[in-house]
Amino acid sequence: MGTQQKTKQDTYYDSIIKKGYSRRDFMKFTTYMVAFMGLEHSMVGQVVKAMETKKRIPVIWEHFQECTGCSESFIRSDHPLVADLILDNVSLDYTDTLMAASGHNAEKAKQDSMKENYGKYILVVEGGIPTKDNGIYCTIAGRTAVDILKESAAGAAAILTFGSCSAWGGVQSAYPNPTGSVPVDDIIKDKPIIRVPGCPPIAEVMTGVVMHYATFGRLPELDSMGRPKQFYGKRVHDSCYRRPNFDAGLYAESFDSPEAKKGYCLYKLGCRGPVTYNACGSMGWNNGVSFPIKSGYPCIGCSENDFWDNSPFTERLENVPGMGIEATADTVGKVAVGAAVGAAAVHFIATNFAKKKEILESAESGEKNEKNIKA
Ligand code: FSX
Ligand code: SF4
Ligand code: F3S
Repeated sequence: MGTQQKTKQDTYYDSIIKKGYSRRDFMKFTTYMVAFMGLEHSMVGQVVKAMETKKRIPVIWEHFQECTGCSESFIRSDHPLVADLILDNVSLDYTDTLMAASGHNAEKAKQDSMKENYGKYILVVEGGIPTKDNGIYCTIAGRTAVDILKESAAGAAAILTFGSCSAWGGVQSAYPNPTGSVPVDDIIKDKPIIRVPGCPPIAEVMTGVVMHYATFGRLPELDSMGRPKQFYGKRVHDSCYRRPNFDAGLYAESFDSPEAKKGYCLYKLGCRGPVTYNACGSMGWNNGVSFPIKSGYPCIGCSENDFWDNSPFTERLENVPGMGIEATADTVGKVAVGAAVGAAAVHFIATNFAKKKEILESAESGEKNEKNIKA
C-alpha cells in the first residue's frame, strides 16, 4: 500500500509525513485521538512525542471465520490517518485481505516478519476459530485456523481481538454453532488479550489502543471482560441522545411512527442500549456523523457476548438488568398512583413528568415553527 519508501525504522510521525500529511494534520489527529482515548488534554504533548520518536509497532493481522466487516470499518474510517497509521505496518507485514502479495510470497512475508519481530509485534485477530472436526472448517494455505493462531500468537507481545467474532465467538458461534467456533481466549491462554468487540467495532477504538500502547508501553486499563475501559466503560444507553425521552417515558411504539421520527426512545422496539457497553453514542461512526439509533434503528447489542442468540432484535427486552431507577420511568404512570413511593422516587418521577412536559411542549412549538416556516 502506498508507493513511498517506508522502512521498519520509521516512527509513526515519519510514516505519516511520508504519506503526504502535514504536521498540522498530524497535530490535529493526535489531539482528536487523545480526546477519544479518554486522556486529559494535557497529555497531547506526551502522545505527540511518542508518535514522533517511537518506532512503529509491527502488526500481524489474521483473518478467520468472519464477514470482514471489521476491516471494512477500519479502512473506511472517516479520518484517513486512523487507517494509515496502522495499515502502513500491515502492508509491510501481513494481512491476507489487504496486502498486495499473495500465495507463498504472502506467507513468507509473514514468517519473516514474525521471526524478525519475535516478542514485539501486535497480533490482530478478526473472526472466530472453528474447533470441530480438527478445525477443518477454516483453513488457509492448507493449515487450520487453530494451528495458524497458535503459531502467530507465540511471538506476539499482545493480541487485539478485533470484532465480536474473535472477541466472543460471534455469528458463527451462534446456536447451534455447527463448526464449534470459539473466541481467541479459548485457545490462547498465555498472552495479554484485549477485546475490541462490535460487529464491527469502531475503527478509532482500535487505533486508540495501539496509540496507547505506543505512547505508554503498556496496554490501556481493561475491564473485567478484557475490554479497554475508556471505550467500553459505559452503556450505549448512557450516551444516547434519546435518553431524555427514555427518562421521560416517551417511547416510539412502531417504526416510521411520528414518535419514532420525533426521536422518541426505541426501547419498546427492542433497543439493547441499556445492556450494551460501547462508545457508539459518544464517538459515533463516520467521524461522529451517526450510529444505529441515530439512523432510526434500535441498538442490537452487537458488542455483547452471544448477541446473535438474543433475537428477535425488535422485541422489547424484558427485565433489563441494571436498569434500576430507570425502570421507574418506564412504568412512570403506574408507579405514580401507588401510595408507597419513597421521597427519592417521588422526586425522580416528578422530574421525569416535568421533563416529559418540557419535551412535549418543545416538540409542539417546534412543529408550529416548522409550519410557520413552510407557510
Ligand atoms: Fe465478525 Fe469481523 Fe461482525 Fe463481520 O471481521 S464482528 S461478522 S462485522 O467482520 O468478525
Ligand atoms: Fe437510547 Fe435505546 Fe436507551 Fe432508548 S433504550 S435511550 S434508544 S439506548
Ligand atoms: Fe452495535 Fe449497538 Fe453500537 S448495535 S454499533 S453497539 S449502537
